[in-house]
Amino acid sequence: MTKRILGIIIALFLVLQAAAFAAETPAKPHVVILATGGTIAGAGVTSTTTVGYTAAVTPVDKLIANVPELAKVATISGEQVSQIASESMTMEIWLKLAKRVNQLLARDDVNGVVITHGTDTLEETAYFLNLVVKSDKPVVLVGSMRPGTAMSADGPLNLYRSVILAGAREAAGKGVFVMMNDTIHGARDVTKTITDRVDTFRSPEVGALGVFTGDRPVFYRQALRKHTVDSEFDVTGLATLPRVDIVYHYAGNQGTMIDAAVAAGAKGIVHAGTGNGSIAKAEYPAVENALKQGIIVVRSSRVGSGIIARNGEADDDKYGFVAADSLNPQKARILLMLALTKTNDAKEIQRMFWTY
Ligand code: DAS
Repeated sequence: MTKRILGIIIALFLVLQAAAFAAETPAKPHVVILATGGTIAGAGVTSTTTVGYTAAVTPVDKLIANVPELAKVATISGEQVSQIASESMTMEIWLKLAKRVNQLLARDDVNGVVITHGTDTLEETAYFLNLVVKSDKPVVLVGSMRPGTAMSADGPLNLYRSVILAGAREAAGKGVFVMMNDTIHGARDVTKTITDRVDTFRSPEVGALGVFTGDRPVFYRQALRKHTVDSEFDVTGLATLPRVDIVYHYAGNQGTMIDAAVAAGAKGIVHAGTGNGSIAKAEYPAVENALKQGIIVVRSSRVGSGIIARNGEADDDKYGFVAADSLNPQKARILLMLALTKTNDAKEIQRMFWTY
């Protein structure tokens, strides 16, 4: 009899110990990896091929299998949303991606999303999602500057850290991130600054939000401009986005590309001006023709950082221009596209450029 009771006591003790252990060790977060292509999914002929490789060839299940350490930090599932070099990113893929992210993050069993992406337009997709994701769960965009076949490839560690970040409680509510080269950037301010080096992503105006030390994300600042759940933009019912073109200014420019954008049916034009968003006298006939047709003109700058001051280098009040604040041309275009889904009023759009 005593043996039976002893056995029951030992069994009970082991069950309680296992339950206590399970309670102590937090369950691993469930992170979904949405793959779109890029160098992070690229392959070269030799281990020293860091230019002249083929982007967007490795499928998402292989990206995951190539980093077995992912399974230590999260429960992973993967989906292939597209397989492109990101210079070919389209508005259709953006809308598909945004809707899928919102669907996934609405599920209780999904803690965060990582999006693998080419570096060329990574900052654009990140900013677009920063304005349309309807969740405060982490969304992390990640790429690489070297293909997976290269010596010292940067993709695997970038992916590993992105998964940790997407599953980290302290990453919630901070907007969409870009995680590259040990650094955590906010979607609004990050940009690609160097054509061919792993330290290419910078947030020139305000700096990164944080860094990785080992397996740990460390935050030092937080984005103040509105994003995600505080954004007024919603892609749910959208099948397309209004056409907005960017025109680049340079010495001798006569406004030819403004005329071309108007002829192509642009609803908005972002002018990548010189200096503080300057527009040349010779451009004004084309600009005034665009304004007359109800096209919204946003003054940004080709300079790459700094604020475009309203009524600084142009009479914004007189012409009805919108000043881009500190958004570079490619990001100003994204905000203008979304703004045009809500209004065509320049004053209201200016408010949006001072909000996001
Ligand atoms: N062509 C580039 C792209 O897909 C490769 C990269 O990811 O850097 O954006």
